[in-house]
Amino acid sequence: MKRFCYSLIFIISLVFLTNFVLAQNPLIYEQFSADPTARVFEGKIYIYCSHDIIGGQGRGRANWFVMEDYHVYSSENLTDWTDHGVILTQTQVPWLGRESYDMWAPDCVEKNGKYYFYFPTGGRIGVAIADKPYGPYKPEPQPINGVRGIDPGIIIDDDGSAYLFYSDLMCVKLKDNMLEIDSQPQQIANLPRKGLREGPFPFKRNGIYYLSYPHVQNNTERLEYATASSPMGPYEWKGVIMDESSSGCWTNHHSVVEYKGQWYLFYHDKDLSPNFDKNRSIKADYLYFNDDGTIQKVIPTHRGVGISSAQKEIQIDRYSEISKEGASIDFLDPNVTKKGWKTTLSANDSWIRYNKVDFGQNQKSVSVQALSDSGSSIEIRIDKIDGQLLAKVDIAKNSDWSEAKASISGSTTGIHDLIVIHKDANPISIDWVKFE
Ligand code: FUB
Repeated sequence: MKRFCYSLIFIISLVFLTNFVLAQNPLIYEQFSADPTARVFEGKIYIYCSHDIIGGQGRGRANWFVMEDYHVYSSENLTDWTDHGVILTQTQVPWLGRESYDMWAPDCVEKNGKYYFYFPTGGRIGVAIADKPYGPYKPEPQPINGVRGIDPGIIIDDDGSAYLFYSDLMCVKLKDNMLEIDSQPQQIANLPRKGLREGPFPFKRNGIYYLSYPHVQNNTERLEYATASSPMGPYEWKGVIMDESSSGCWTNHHSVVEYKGQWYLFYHDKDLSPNFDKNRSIKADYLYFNDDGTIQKVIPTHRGVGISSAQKEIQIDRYSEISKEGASIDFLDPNVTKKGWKTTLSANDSWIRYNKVDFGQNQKSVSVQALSDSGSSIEIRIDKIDGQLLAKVDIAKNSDWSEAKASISGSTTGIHDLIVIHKDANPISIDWVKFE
């Protein structure tokens, strides 16, 4: 019967499986998402994350972290993400025995063709197992004995030994079955204690063991890392990967992953919930190593990672660069933040740059979803402010959003930065730009 229930939930999830195109930060708009652990399985990148909901009225504690289930997302290009739906809910966990609404930061690793999904809830860490990265996952009857804490992060070493990190840099070796501990949990030494609570993420590169973790040095969590020559240390503090967020989001849970030769940092912030930092959204940015193995600091961007197709709606408000004067970004609808943002250009020659757009073969026309009370005009160029002019688009006077279209002059193929420049004194708001 239980088996039937897991299959039913999985099939229902598949029905809701959605494909949406978001090349930018945050990665997911449809719902809140947090605590991303990115893993590469079967040639794709998968994100196992937690799912913030608004609490209160019988669903967890009001004004706090409230999470009842997990989704998994996958992508082959870091631009088009598929939501595989719910892979585990709190009511499926046999040992939980209550609705705790604390399904916090998870992780997932593969061993011998099985996928082990580690999740914290009720102060314990459970494991659910599947044959595929996207499930269906079946939770084990009991949590991991001897472990109490949150935020599992697992590393499987080259010799097959697995280590579970959790909470405030606790670490324990796992048995071959990935379900039981094979040593006494111990706290990693020589690293900060004060301001340390959660979210350790272990990984290995070029024979160096990295342990990255959130740490409150001043007001909110920043991401730091340490390195060692063996998985359980001793670790040496190395530096900061990401500073405290300027948004004031207290948590920042992260993971580091290499995909197709490029390293990425996945993390979260409160982009879709500016006034409440317990409704978070996952993000990704490029991460670079120096020759000596140290990590360059990652500056969070709106643009994020991946290449955008010219033929899909390009959300230029997720820009890579913006003019200092006369350009601003606001929600399209502050009451429905998941609708996203708009760019307003209000000064002559103000501009916005959106990098890595794939123009494919020649595009014939450009459409701009815009709004201008008094009518306005923009130029569409590539690569530089004074780069090749593709089109001049006149936006008719309109108090509502409308689509303006113009022909492309000249030819453009391949990947370029898109530049939109305001060529008028009358303000204009832009939702998206698309080529045909
Ligand atoms: O998402 C709930 C908790 O907040 C996570 O477990 C922590 O890492 C922090 O992001």
